[in-house]
Amino acid sequence: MAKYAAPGQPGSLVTYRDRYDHFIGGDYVRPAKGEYFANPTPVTGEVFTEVARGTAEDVERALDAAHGASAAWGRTPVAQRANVLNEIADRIEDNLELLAVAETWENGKPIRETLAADLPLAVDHFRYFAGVIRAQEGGISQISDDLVAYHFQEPLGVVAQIIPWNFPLLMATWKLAPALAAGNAVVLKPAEQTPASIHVLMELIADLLPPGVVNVVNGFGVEAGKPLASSSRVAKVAFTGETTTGRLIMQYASENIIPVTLELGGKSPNVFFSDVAAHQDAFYDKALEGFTMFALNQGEVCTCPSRALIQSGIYDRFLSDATERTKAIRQGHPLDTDTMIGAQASNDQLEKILAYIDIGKREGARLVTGGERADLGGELSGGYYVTPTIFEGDNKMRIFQEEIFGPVVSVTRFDSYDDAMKIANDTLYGLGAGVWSRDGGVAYRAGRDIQAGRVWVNNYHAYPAHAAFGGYKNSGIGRENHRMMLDHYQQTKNLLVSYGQDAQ
Ligand code: TXE
Repeated sequence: MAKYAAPGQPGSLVTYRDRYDHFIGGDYVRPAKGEYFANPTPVTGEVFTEVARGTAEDVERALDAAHGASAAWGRTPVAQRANVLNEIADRIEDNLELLAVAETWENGKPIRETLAADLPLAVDHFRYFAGVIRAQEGGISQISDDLVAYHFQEPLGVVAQIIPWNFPLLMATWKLAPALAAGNAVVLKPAEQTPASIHVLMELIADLLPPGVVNVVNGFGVEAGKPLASSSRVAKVAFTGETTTGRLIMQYASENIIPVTLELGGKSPNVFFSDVAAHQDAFYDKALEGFTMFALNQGEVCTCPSRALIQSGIYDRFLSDATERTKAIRQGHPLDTDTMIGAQASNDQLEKILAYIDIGKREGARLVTGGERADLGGELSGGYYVTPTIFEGDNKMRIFQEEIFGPVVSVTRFDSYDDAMKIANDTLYGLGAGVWSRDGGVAYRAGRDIQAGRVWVNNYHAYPAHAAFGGYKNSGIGRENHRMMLDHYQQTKNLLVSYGQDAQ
């Protein structure tokens, strides 16, 4: 066991500034209205820095900077842009522990995950898009003897990116890497709950980017996010957040007839067929581990497997084993490398989760384990901790239909394959799903029949850069990761050239 020193304590890898301004045009810029808001750590509930409270004026300044930089960045040779992305990746890798501590302190997630997943995935993401942009080629077609169509992929120009608080650095990376690779300049608005780790990153990589290519405006949704997403000076809005906010983003963007990519909520089914328990072996163990994935990142994942569907034949045994496994999840100080579940990202989120636990109880679901705020004592008493919670109930219940975004799983049983598919698809969402079976045919069929953009078969919560990720139904529009993401940050220029002398 090792424990990283908390920011503010001797030996900490991270020293936060007392306050963070906006990052505009390569510099720190005070907010036009001069206002700041407090940023608490979910680990203890104490404020550790304050952050500029952005408004429309700040957004305009950031857009000025981005417009000033976008043409030159778009014309920068692809190999050079790719080099910048690779240098960013190297810089993140060289400062991995520092960034992991910053992310954990601000978001509350366990350090072992920031070290092993969030940051390495961010590094890989920049490297992946450095590679794919170099491999991208346009098209050429011979229309007739002397008429030729050329297809070029051009950057969109200046794009808006609005991100959430559940994976601050990784969500920034998912959006920045493809946008920059494709030659766009960016104005990014972090979530108001987690802006500081983005600024720690910006301080590390600022010298690698021409001023104005990436600008960060802090602030709240309506005050800073709305003017950004509604601006006629952006060519696209990329958003990750709640489905209701996604609807608003689409409305704003529709005024300017610009594209949006939306990565929204989920209520992902995790389906366990009877044969998983046919043997007490490594596969069974893996399936149990797959069940506990609902608590990963404190359940604050849009693909959280928040509904578990277990086939009747193994229901009691599987649920009992899965409950034991869930009880063994170590909750503790997020900076302790042994900790498996940390703090919820904000007090609002903590209260939302506790309210849903109450709703579950009131609508008659059976509480199997957990179901309360965890008081971890000492300095952690003011932090936002919830015990991993299992409910048993019916798919019609609100705890099966609404996104809780916490370490809460709602479990139900099914008899046949068709039942399983019916329950799995009885949701407004379609982001993620899990299927567990030793029978390749059943697993394949279920993977195809579940209406979700990502179905994990015999695994869960893996996010490689080169696998497309995105939602069906109310879970969003467009894809992230994978080289197809470049399409969302480029437009096609067709040049139709006649090489003949004759009038056509
Ligand atoms: O989301 P919002 P919140 C879900 C999850 C969570 C709930 C609420 O269920 O409990 O959403 O979280 C910015 N114009 N997800 O309130 O509001 C906001 O400032 C422009 C799922 O944090 O969608 C932040 O930067 N921008 C999710 C970002 O949108 C606006 C991740 C997300 O905040 C805006 C997070 C507006 N009118 C929450 N209003 C996922 N899919 O991963 C807000 N914002």
